[in-house]
Amino acid sequence: AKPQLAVVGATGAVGSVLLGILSERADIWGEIRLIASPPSSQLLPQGLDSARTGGTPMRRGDPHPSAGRKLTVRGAEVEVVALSEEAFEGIDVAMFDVPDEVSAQWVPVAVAKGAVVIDNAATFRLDPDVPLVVPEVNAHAARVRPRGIIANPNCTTLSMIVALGALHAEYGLSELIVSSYQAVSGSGKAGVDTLRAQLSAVSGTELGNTPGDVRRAVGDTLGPFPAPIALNVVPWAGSLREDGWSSEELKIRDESRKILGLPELPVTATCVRVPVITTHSLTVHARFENEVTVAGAHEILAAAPGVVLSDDPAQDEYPTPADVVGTDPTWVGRVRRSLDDPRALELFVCGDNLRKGAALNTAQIGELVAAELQG
Ligand code: 2RA
Repeated sequence: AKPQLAVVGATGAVGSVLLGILSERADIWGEIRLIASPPSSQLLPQGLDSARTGGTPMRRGDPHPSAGRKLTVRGAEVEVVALSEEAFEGIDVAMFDVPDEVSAQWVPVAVAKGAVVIDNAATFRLDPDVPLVVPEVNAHAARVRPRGIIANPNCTTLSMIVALGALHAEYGLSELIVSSYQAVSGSGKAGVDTLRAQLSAVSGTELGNTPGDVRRAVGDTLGPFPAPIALNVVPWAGSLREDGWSSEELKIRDESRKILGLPELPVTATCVRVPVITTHSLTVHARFENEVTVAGAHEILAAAPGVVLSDDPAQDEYPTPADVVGTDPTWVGRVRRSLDDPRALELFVCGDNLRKGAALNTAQIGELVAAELQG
């Protein structure tokens, strides 16, 4: 029999992309049960994880936001059921797209009911007994899951790691320095709504030459961002951690190390939010054990599953979010060997943060588990 799937948190920005992806890909599931995002009393205010909840702040005591709603999966309408222990009855695989604290509470419940859980929250990502899986890079890790949980990486790590995994397999990665250019949908629906509202506030306005004019035009409608995001770049994503690092920067470091199996890899990340709706970009300085060539890197990237090489600057060919959005692969361009280091490459990488960055990778891990369960 085909395995039974549950999707928890199906109505958020990532959840709705996931339902689309499950409808497009090979139909390997028996029932697909949709389980509501948790009741409002269990939600924190909107924040880093609001991509999973749709970003709508909910107050304690609000009625359950999604149970009873009907959503379309595989061309059929499916009613969303409330989150409860019973909702996991008969479920073989459960995909979770909920805030971290909800995942902490409900993932163990689903596991106790017998489901293998694929979790898109940060909660279990660094647990040594939970594999952190990117099928193109470390599919083998998905089979060893002592807690019955497989974690899905953060969208920023996922937007670059498939390309880096391919280069690492050939050249041996020894250091990574990256800067991100992150889309507002990483901050959920609230992020997208804020950018749209600010763009209309600034369009047609005589802004003059000073940055303060953007701030005046948008007023205090900053949404989930610490500064105006229209006509601006904001060197911040996530929450403040020790010594000035952001949680997002530490995630890139910790998660890249774990996925690549390089626990000591030096990784430096600077995360920046840009006025793009969907698709994260990164500039990457990757240093390797061995000397590299652009031709060699091109060959590796062109052959790597899940990677598209788009690198011909003479023809204005390189990836941009406008061209990458809505696609599945990791796109790589601007491949150069560092002028002062024959072991290092400079790259520009783009990935759709809602697809490969979240929903697609979850669906791909689900396919690995389903194949395994069916023996
Ligand atoms: C962001 N990576 O882009 C986050 C979402 N989890 O804000």
